[in-house]
Amino acid sequence: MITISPSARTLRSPYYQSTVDDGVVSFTLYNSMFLPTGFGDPEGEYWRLRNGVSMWDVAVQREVQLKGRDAAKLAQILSPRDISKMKIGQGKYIPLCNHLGVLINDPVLLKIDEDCYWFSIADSDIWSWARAINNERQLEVEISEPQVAPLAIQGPLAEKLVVDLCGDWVSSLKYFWFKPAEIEGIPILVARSGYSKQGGFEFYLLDKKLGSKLWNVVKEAGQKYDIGPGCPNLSERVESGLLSFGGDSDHTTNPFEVRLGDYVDLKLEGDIIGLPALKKILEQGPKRHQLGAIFKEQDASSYPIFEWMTIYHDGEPIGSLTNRTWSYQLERSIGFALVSRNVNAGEEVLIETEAGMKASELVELPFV
Ligand code: THG
Repeated sequence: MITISPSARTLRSPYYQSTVDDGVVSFTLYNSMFLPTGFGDPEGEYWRLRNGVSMWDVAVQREVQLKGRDAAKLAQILSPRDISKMKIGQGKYIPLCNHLGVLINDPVLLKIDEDCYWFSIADSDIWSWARAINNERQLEVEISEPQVAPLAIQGPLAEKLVVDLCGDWVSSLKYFWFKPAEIEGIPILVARSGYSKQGGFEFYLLDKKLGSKLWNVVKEAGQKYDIGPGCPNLSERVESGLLSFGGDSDHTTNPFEVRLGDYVDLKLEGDIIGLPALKKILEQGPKRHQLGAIFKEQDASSYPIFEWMTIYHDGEPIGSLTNRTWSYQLERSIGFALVSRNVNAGEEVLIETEAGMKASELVELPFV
């Protein structure tokens, strides 16, 4: 059997043992940590997320903490989205860009205190980036990783379960907002957020030793809603049009190309990395846009891909398919197409797959 060798570089989540006990069958690596990708019943996991409630080990959404007098200033320098009006207890989905306007992460930002922010990051090293910029700008911010591990509770029944666990007050939490709470002595932050469009919450566990305990408490309370283990669900997130940074983007992708233009505040002034480049990109017109691709053949492969697949239109390469999955809604194989602006929804293309050229139709995202 081929396995991944143990190493202190390869982190296990505080929920790792619980996911193993509950039948995890596969992992991916994300932020150098194991992320469950399946529990052996892909279709069941999909429908549980769509119709019920599922619990996910998303400790890989690690936190970059900015703390100190200049924390707010540094956070704003790092993102072209206006964060100046954020309140303590508020979160926001924000792009981070480099000096060329290239997307380098798309975290959820949490304002913990006036002088403390967390970037709940996607899969790239933002600690090094934030430390470099902090030093270059001679700011007073300490950058660290707090001992935090998110657990997501997602699906239409998530709210009922989280009310049972925390109380009625969670129903008035607005999207991305969070509050501290305690469940059976376990300290957490409760946020209304999560990487699906089915609604739900994330518990940010504040004591990593209590991972199994939190997992079990949620699992027990969730029995009456038939909760089960799940994970960020490829089919659901592609149907819903959620971006996977690093999968659907590369070292040249800017926010406008991947539908994050609404999260760039062009009116911002001052020192903001990437904003001058982003303005120039907009003036010149972004070259690519992100659409959906639906394979025409009912039996085209829906197996996930290791590499982007070239897309052709009128015999010319016009972009790439960046992911692929089965859509239980459309009953077709689907994926995201990052393609030239000259080609639009409604047009037919050919995708170079492992089984040869396959016809697909381009559509607007989200699929569903
Ligand atoms: N939760 C937390 N941290 C995260 C993720 C998360 N870090 C990594 C990764 N996910 C970051 N990426 C996303 C992508 C999309 C969303 C959240 C994080 C998301 N988007 C909604 C949408 O696109 O419709 C809402 C955006 C909005 O309205 O502002 O939720 O999931 N803690």
